Amino acid sequence: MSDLNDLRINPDRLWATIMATAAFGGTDKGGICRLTLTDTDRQVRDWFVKECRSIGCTVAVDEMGTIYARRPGKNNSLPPIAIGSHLDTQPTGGKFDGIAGVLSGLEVLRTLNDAGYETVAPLEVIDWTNEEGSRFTPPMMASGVFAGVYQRDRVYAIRDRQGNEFGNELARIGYRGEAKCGGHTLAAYFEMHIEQGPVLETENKMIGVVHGMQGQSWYEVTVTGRESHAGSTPMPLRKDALLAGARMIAAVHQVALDHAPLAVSTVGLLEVSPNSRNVIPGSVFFTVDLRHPEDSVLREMGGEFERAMEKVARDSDVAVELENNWATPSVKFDDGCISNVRDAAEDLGYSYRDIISGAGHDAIYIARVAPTAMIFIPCAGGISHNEAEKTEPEQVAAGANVLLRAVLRRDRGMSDQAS
Ligand code: HGY
Ligand code: MN
Ligand code: MN
Repeated sequence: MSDLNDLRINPDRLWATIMATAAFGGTDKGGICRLTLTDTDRQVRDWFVKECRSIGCTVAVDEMGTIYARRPGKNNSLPPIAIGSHLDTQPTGGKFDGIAGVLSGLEVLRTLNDAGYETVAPLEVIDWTNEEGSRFTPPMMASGVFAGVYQRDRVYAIRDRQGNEFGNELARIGYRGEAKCGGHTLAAYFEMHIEQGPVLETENKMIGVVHGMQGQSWYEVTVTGRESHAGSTPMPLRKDALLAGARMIAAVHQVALDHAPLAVSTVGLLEVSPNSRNVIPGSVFFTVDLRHPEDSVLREMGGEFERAMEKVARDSDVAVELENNWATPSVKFDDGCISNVRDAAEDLGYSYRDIISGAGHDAIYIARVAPTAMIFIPCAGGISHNEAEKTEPEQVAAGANVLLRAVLRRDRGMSDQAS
């Protein structure tokens, strides 16, 4: 049996797998549109289940559609060491967000099989349902149910903007499984992911040792004015919901600028009604995404945002309704798992730096129920949630090697437990 120190993943096989699976929902611009619980999500899931079974894994699907591919170890009474991420994408997603993490997990299993390496604990590679929260909100939905943050039946009733219910869509694609979501413990959880920001590339570092994640707070805003004729309504008599909405969106941006340099704010979704070129908009719906590494500042930002919305509504003589539909505090990962990642990067001679994640990941919630850490690799220009998202084969390989080594370091620690 190979020694842990000799093991390296097969970079060509991993890269080829990432490129091949990008066909499921692939777009003309080289990205992926694979919204959760759509037919393209089903296609990649079917592929993943078949591939994991073909390398000897047992595959379970839970009631949230999350897929667990398990490779047995010497002592299968131990809880598994898990490797996970997501295969669902944004509407104009890239080839690597989430996908690099799940497929690197598959590559870790393939590598251990090739080497005939038997771990002490079983391993599980996990594809979490609906990490993105784009079609069905909130995000990190399945990992949130797994961690007891969300309640399954309430999640089943959540509708997308077209009125489809989550639970029905899950059943429609054939992934409303039997296993209880959160019904089994994980010995540890590691997630490899592109940074989705510019730090590693700017500092020319190969690996990010991720210590935790910033807090996030999402709002839904409905502005109600009065529809009326674009030609015959004098300006002073208008209750223009879109004009008020535009002022509100500028105020959202200002909230982040007032807490520079760490705060960020985004309005990503905007709907105008009736959306007709010669009707003064009567109502507008938009979403707000506020984030900051410090929870107290994030709360302050939320207060400033709410007051700004109310003020614009008063000044514009429109009504505004705010719903803080989702929030999660900042998260600190497990010191032991962080050391596993850092030691792995050291062992392998990769340049690295400690980093906090600006993006949300399933690890946010899994950190509540299992020792957790993440591994980042650079992406070109820090661009992500964009069809041009790009990372290099050697960067993906480095992340997967650190993932492999961190998991084996964790596993070696467990052998003491098992004996
Ligand atoms: O929104 C996020 O940070 C993640 O990409 N879902
Ligand atoms: Mn992601
Ligand atoms: Mn994402």
